[in-house]
Amino acid sequence: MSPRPLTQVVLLTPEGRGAVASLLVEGPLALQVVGELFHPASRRSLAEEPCGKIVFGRWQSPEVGEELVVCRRDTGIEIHCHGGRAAAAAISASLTERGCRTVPWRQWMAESTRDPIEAAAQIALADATTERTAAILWDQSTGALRRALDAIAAQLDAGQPEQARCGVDTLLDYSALGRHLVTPWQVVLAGRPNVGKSSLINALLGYRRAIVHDTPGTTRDVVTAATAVDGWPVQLADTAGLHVSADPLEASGIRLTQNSLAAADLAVLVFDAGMNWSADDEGLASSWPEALRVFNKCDLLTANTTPGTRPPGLYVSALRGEGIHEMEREIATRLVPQVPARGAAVPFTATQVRSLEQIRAALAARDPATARQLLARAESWGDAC
Ligand SMILES: Nc1nc2c(ncn2[C@@H]2O[C@H](COP(=O)(O)OP(=O)(O)O)[C@@H](O)[C@H]2O)c(=O)[nH]1
Ligand SMILES: [Mg+2]
Repeated sequence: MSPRPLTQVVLLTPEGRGAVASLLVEGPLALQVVGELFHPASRRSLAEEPCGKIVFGRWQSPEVGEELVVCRRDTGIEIHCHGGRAAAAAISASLTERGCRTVPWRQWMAESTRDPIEAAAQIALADATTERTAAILWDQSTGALRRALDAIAAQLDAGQPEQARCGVDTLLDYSALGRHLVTPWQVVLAGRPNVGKSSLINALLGYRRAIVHDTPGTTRDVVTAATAVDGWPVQLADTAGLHVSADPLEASGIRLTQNSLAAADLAVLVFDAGMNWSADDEGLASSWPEALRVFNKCDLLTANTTPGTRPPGLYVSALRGEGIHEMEREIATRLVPQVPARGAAVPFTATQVRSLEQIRAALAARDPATARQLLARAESWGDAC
């Protein structure tokens, strides 16, 4: 086995198209290796330039090489070249030829960040799709979860298992939220044909994703679209209308709907507010009692509509946009009933949640020693985010 090279190169910007790509070279030979390949326009050697100064030049060839800027930093040397794969890959290859190790950024982050939980949060942060989820991950990347775990450990060491248990419970209150910071919540809209499910999806999205038609049975497949509801990442799913159908294609669409509803984080049942409440509606509502009930087409409500024994729900009109904001707010509240305060600790990986559940079980069994041991293993909690 060859000895592990100590000087490494990491691509800091995402792979693919972009205006600028940035690489970091760090390690004992960084200045020497970059100095050999980089030709500053000023002709002054890179070693003479102060930290933080941006130096323009060419790579490999002083006449025809890739134009780029290089900057010495405390941590290493940054190279900023043209965006896209080709330029960064060529620079990386030339550095590897001179003995540098190429490290994927996730690995680099995990190896170079002091705390594995903070490293995992930094890595997850790159996959956050909304500002709201990014802010929560940012808090974990700057130590919120670590501090909370340290406080629980201190309580156990001080012989205060009840306080420690409270701390664990508080963290676990956010486990569902934490697991959705990079994976969207699944919200499935279902209901009988023609009640306006596709129209509602389009109203929530703000553009026409799903086909709207007055012919019942238009939507057969499950149509999904990514969006954010009140800052939370959500995958909305439009489904085939639920009713008894002799058409095998429609029937298999209905089976898909049932499966999607069962797997959803939130099921939304849509009913037609302009129609009288029927036995079919009642059957559907009682099959999914936890679902959010939405009565669409409230613009068609007339003095003649008899709501009958209709259960409570939200009244909206996809056509006119009425009640859509209220519907968004209700979806958000159902998904995240308790919003963490800024800076609060939130567990965000499956490993973290599982470990906290084990700690809670140990504390419930009046076994603080096991709880403390599990907590001491928090070094490995950063994996599998
Ligand atoms: N008056 C009224 N009509 C609506 C409303 N939402 C949908 N529709 C109409 O109802 C019909 C069925 O809509 P669609 O979204 O395809 O229903 P789906 O089968 O449940 O997906 C279409 O003609 C829509 O224009 C609404 O809020 N008010
Ligand atoms: Mg439809």
